Amino acid sequence: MSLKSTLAIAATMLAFAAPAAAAPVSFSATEALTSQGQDLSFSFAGLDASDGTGGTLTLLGNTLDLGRSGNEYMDVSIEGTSYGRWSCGGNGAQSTSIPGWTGGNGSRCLFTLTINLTGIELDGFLSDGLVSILAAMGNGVSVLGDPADNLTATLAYNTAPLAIPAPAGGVLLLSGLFGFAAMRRRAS
Ligand SMILES: [Ca+2]
Repeated sequence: MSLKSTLAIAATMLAFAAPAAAAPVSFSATEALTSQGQDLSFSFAGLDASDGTGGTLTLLGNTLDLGRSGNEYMDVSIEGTSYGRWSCGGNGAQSTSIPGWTGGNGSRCLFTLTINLTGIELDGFLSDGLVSILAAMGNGVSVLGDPADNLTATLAYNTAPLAIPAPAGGVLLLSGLFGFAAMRRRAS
């Protein structure tokens, strides 16, 4: 067996031993506000483990009444951990203005709010395969009814690579190399 073909076999073994690449996944749900100050909650179940690099929670607001007066805001939390008080125009009590929001005077506000989650944060939430998100609305958030009053939550991250036992691949590779060395010894 030539060195070239031995290396080709070793390379093939390495390819099979290498873990499959991490895959991007995202989960979305939309909830509509049907009464003033109603809290909107989202729950994503059966989630796979992440690759440890974190992810994002994106909240897409469609004509929500979040900011004309002091009690128009939402408190965003994931499983009891707060990710801030947000409003359009930033004039809610101690609120942070949602970057890039549009809409008349903070009423019927359109926005995309992206909250970054570190690997440690995300993996903590994912440990039971379930992630629960709450957008708790201030009591001034009205149902305007035209056209939507809704919020879409999207959780996105990369799943962990498929675990293929590395030692098995390593043993195959090593036995291939030792076999090649043995052949070299016999040939000389
Ligand atoms: Ca959880």
